[in-house]
Amino acid sequence: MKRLVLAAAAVVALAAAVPASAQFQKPEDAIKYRKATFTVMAAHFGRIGAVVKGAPFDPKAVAANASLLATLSTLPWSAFGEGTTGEHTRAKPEVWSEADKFKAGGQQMVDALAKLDVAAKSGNLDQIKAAFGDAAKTCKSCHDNFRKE
Ligand code: ASC
Repeated sequence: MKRLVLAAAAVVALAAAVPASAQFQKPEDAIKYRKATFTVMAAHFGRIGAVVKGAPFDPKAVAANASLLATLSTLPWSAFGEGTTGEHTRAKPEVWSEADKFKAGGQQMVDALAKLDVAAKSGNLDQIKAAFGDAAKTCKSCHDNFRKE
């Protein structure tokens, strides 16, 4: 048992020691990965957005979309390693030169989508609308500051 615990601790320590960029073979792979996560997020966010704008409200579908968003929103950040720039990304150099601000912005989106998930589970459309609006602001703020048009 003690050995198992030590082995587990070693794995955790190793995971912490490996830089995020090492998860990807080359910068293009990281760019593709993070773009894919944003693309899938936009699809699920858009489905809730349609309901917010007046499409029929199916609470279960909204909750399923929000649950996915809460998970998906945690994924792209490890794919913004140093050097993952170039012609295939719209990420501005500020992603790296203002890394703390970028990370904080990303965390705001993660937090806002966690709140949207809670609101969606409540099934209360007014709460969902409010949480959706707050989350959309966090998307926009990072796009304005860190994404080329
Ligand atoms: C979306 C989407 C975004 C955000 C952003 C919010 O549905 O694809 O990137 O909302 O437009 O301002």
